[in-house]
Amino acid sequence: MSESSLSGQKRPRCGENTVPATAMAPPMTTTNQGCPIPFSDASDSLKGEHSRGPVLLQDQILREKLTHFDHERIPERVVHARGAGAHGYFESYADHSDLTSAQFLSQPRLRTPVFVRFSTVQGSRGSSDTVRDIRGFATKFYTTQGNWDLVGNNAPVFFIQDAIKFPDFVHALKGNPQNDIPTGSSAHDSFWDFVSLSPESTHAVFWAMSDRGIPKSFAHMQGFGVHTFRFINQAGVSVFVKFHWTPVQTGVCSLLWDEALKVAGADPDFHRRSLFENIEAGAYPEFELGVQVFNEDLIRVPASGPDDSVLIDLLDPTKLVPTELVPIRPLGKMVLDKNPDNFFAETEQVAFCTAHRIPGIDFSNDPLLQGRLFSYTDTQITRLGGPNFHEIPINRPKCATVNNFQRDGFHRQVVDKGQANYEPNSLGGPLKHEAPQLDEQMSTTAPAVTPPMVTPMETAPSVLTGEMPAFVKNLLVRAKPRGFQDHYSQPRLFYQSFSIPEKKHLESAFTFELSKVTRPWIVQRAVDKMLAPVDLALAEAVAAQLGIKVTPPTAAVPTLTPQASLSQMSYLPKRPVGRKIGILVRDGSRASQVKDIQTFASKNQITALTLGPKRITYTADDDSEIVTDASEEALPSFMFDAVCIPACQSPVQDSVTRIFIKQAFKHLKPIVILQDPTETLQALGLPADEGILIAPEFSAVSDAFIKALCQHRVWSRQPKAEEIDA
Ligand code: HDD
Repeated sequence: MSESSLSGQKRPRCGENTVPATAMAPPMTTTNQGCPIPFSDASDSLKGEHSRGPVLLQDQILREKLTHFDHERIPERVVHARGAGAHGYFESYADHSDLTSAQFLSQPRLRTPVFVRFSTVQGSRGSSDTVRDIRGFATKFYTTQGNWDLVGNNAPVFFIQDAIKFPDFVHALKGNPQNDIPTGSSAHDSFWDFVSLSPESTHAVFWAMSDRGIPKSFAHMQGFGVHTFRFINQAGVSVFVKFHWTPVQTGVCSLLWDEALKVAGADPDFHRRSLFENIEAGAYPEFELGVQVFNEDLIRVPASGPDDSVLIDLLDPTKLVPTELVPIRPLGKMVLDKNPDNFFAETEQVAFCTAHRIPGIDFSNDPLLQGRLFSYTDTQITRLGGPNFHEIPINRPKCATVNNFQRDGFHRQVVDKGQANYEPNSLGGPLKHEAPQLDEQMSTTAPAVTPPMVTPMETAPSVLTGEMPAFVKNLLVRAKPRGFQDHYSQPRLFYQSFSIPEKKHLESAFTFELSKVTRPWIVQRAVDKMLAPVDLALAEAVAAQLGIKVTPPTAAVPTLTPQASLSQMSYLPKRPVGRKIGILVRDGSRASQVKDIQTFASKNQITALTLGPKRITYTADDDSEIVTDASEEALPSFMFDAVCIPACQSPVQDSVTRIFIKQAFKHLKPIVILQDPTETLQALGLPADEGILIAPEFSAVSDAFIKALCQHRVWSRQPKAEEIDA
């Protein structure tokens, strides 16, 4: 039955309302078979003996509704279960055909639609956003040559070197099998047991314990393809590449640990909300995509430093190549400008796979990548209920055609036509290329056919590492290349490239996480085997706070030249776009200043919310009304990047306001005070500093305020901030 045949008019489907409900006839609900359900039948099940009798099994409306509801959930991802997604586009900066034949990189300003899903790794689907963890950064490019998935993380290195260890790593990382605790944290025995027994994990653990493990938002993270991949150009020339995403405008910024803990309680959806709200507000997250390019004969890159015999093996996913040694070549930028319409249909059902590649992009022999090529499709078969997940709208290629003889299976959507479901065939083609004599013979008798489009997909020849003597080259082995054995020079390089606050944060993170581990031998091993070889002073500082002694390492570890590109301080924001400021108001607040701050905010794509001790309307100095967006208790200062306090004749008295300001100070946030600061600062016991901007009018500090926001924090305040109780 067609929709129009029921009433003579096309009815809107449920949920398709495009005009306010009051202005249109309410949509009629139907069963899944399209049969209309009168309103009277929608909220009462069918009963015998008037309204007091038993419910009848024959009520097909009730049964269909409950059955569908009972099956609404699908298995969550075994890792990266919690995530948030966005649509957008990728725009190439130039013609990059010297590097790759991928068409989406072949012209300046060529746009390709994308869908991105950001995620945490450890926690379940309902866990909190701001836990300490690596973040996933997976991008689906809907190119004209098919879908390409770049499935990366916000760290350039991984915890293991071989996919065969992945189930062990994930078992150790996830909750205790007895009670599923924790759901969203790495502070537990089995994680530290595994990593302290696996020296190859050291580098990635340092990234997770650094500020990168608690990003401020998804828009403030770098992304990395981690593995070495290949680009191949039209001439068949292949080079190794490493992919980098950089948030050039917003910078790479993190929460402070105390903030992250508080945010997790106040708003577990902090990152998800920020992504959604910024896109709704037009403050679109932007990331630049670039590649480090390596000639294929350069399978190991010399690291720079006093010991330049250290070589970085490009097939080892626990190593990075500093961008000072091999700079990034920018390829284009991605803009995320549209929220999903439906979380389940898009963000939950999107299926990424490292094996989804297009012509011009190829894999390397990295053993971790090779295992991933299998694992992702395999996992979707369980998660999305069969092999046809590529037909779900969010996964469907947007290029002209998907054309092959794969058929049937659970949830097949396409109605394949014709008798030919095999190749070669002469009922529509293609005829088999390997049998030209047969092709010729058939072509005289069979009808002329247009063979289906075949996209050439070149595969770069495999490069052997050359490490093994020729006579063993063909042996099958279960072994790691020798170059994979250096596990400490790179975490040492990472740590030594940090600013002082970053070093301090890392030390506190290790101390916090290890203090939650209950088995003393695991704590001891983590300090001796992970921290001490990387930096003895760091190990001793952590050990002192855990009440243990360090056993100094016996083997020497090479020291490399520190690289600024590894410190977040090299990626400060260029613009304050997407930042959030709280304007603290109460009765008597100066209305003109509130307005000035709001105008400034909207000009700079900053969200400004008015907050009061209570969520009520206050009366301003000119008797106008100031409507508050929230109370200072509901949205505490750790939900904001900065605070502005317009002038007011009455002093700051409410304890909730005092805590708000003190926490903003403690968390190194800029504070604008538009009157004599005595009452605010002295009354709260806060010292003045370069991050406290005082002026009679907002215009006098607006430039300094932008600069302060682009520093992300008032770093010079850190020692004083530690003394503040809040
Ligand atoms: Fe993985 C999901 C990133 C190693 C097996 N992985 C998944 C996601 C990201 C990554 C971002 C979430 C995708 C989404 O949003 O749907 N994974 C990585 C990176 C790795 C890595 C950067 C190392 C460089 N992964 C890795 C290995 C294996 C897997 C070695 C198995 C051999 N990963 C999976 C998986 C998941 C997954 C089990 C879970 C859900 C899914 O694939 O779709 O197949």
